[in-house]
Amino acid sequence: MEIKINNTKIILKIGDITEEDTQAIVNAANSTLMGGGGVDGAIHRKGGSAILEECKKIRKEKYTDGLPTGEAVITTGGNLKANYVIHTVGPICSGSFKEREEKLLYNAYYNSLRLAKEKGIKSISFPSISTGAYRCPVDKAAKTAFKAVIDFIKNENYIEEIRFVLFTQDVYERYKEAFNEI
Ligand code: AR6
Repeated sequence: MEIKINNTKIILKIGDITEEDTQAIVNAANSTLMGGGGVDGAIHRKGGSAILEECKKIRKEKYTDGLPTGEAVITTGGNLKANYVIHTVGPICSGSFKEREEKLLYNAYYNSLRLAKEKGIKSISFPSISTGAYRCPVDKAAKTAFKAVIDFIKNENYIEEIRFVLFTQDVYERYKEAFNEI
């Protein structure tokens, strides 16, 4: 599914984000930036050690206590097709999604896009941040993701293509529903 807002194409698709050929892909990381399971594990496995090396440097130089939830940093894409990985940390919901979680998730999307623009990136792929291990409800998370993306497009007319790369049919369908409700 695909729509255009201003000059930005938004694409929803089913797939493995590590295969995407956008200039950047976004990692749903944790604040240690040292890797993990889910999409984080897949990105580090396929991207290789150059990504972790840069993450270690970021931890040492800028975020000695870890990357705060809702913030984003950028590294090489290593062996991936994407040139860059933007690492962000979504909220831990454990099933509950209130104002706090919504704001933090919004920030994770918005700050990733802001960083992409700063680096001259015009195409970017997102996974469904916080809806796996961090257990945010998919329907609410999807609405928040779209809200952040649409606000960004309205505020900053820069990025040409934003893909949501959803791992399963079920998550894809729920993103589609949320999108139609906007
Ligand atoms: N491509 C696209 N989406 C994927 C892929 C993939 N290769 N693999 C999984 N997903 P999660 P979170 C989907 O748990 O909830 C990690 O351990 C998955 O099906 O990866 O933000 C980190 O280190 C789900 O829909 O991220 C953190 O500790 C979505 O990606 C923690 O998990 C997000 O699931 C972050 O949890």
